[in-house]
Amino acid sequence: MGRLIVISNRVGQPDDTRGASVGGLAMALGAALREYNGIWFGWSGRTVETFTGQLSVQRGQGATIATVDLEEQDRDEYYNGYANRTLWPLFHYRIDLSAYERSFNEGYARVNARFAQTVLPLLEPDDFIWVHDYHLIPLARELRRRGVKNRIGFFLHIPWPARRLFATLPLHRELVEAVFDYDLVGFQSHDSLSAFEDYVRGEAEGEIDSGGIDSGGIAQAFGRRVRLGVFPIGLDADAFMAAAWGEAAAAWRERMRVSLAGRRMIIGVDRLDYSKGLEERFLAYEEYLANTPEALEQVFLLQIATPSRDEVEAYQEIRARLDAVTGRINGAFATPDWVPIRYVNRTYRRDELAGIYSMAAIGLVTPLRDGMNLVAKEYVAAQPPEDPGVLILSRFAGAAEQMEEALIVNPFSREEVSDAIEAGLAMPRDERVRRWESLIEGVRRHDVAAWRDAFVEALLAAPCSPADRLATAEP
Ligand code: GDG
Repeated sequence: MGRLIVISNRVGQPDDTRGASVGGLAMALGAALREYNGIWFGWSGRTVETFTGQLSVQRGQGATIATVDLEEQDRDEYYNGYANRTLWPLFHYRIDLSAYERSFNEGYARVNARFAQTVLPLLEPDDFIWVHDYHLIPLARELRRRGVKNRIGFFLHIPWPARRLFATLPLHRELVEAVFDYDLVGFQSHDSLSAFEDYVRGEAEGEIDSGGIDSGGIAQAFGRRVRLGVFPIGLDADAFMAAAWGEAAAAWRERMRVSLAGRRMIIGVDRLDYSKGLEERFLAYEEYLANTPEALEQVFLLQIATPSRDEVEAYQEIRARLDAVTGRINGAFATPDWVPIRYVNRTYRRDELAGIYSMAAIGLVTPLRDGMNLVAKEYVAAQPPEDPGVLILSRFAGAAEQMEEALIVNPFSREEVSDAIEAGLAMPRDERVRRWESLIEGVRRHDVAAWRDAFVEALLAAPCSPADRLATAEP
């Protein structure tokens, strides 16, 4: 079998198994690259005055990491622009925040072409290529233009939006047409897959051959075919469970036990992003406090919110709003020896986080939209089997399709979330254990290795050259 070439906007540190880095992608791909003899290519995160296409290659134990520097204009138009100000909000159903600017689109096209040009000399004929996420949707098209015939798969970590929303993107057809240069396209959830299929049928005059398999079928449009599938991402579950019972976790458990002083903890852990529904969560929790006087001084919410993308204005705004809402709620409810919300804007190591999760009676995971949401799975993986906490999960996270034994809520409804907090805190131990056993079974079965193997297997079975793809497009 050829080598696996992973291409994503940023590369992770696959040798760092404890992973102090933030973001599900880095954690998931580290495990994938250790398994295969992989090369991971992406942007170094650095900018230079003039793009040179110079590769910087680092050979580690598990994988080779290759990076390239971009220009400042690339960072502004491609990364902070098209990726994070156009596609991210749109794909998370926030068209009110989406910026549609031609310069962003030009920057996106330019950087995808630069990525293709730079990675080209690394490729060998047997390699198979796995491209990740919304930053690089047109990468296969750029590689095909340069004669690359290898199998290329694409995995979207974030949701695919509903057809009518997606159609608000100028050049939406071009973006979808570029998807048809892949051999395989993977989504996190059936919800995303069906939104994409709906677009293909409704806007691209295409057809879907469902094939009757769980992992999707074949889409036909623009005179071409692409295989589609659902590949829900998971955790390195065994490693995370082990981390939850290691030394650093134990130290945090003890620290939290003292600081809990008999109170019950609700926990949220998120990148500080408007898609995560933090403001709505705080307001729902406020509603719970207002309606449940007996909870005052007995419960608190620990929200770890790691600052993210702070060069983008919408992120500065959500941060300021959260500061204000937290201050208001704490001001209204706090007593000299109790604050209702402990709001923390910093990063912890994964094993420390695991220890903190394990002490929480409730994991409150209420994104307004999320491709998957790994925090929901981490919370479950860190629970003590004999006395597990309760997961409250948004129905709009991809994870909700798999985690039916969580308390599933509509994150836009304060009352519903407030009721779920009340129900979670009152849930008897045998019901908590029953739900948790079912949840942990899913977390372990659908782990990151299963995700990787399912995607790679499907990619290796998919058509492998533009010629094949054109040939198979004929009726
Ligand atoms: C995208 C999609 C999809 C958070 N604070 C700290 C910390 N984290 C870690 C969490 C978790 C990860 O960051 C966040 O992953 P999510 O899945 O919740 O969300 P995104 O970052 O938005 O990721 C998402 C994911 O890609 C994978 O496909 O699930 O839907 O949006 O692992 O634990 N990690 C550490 N310290 C922190 O303070 N070490």
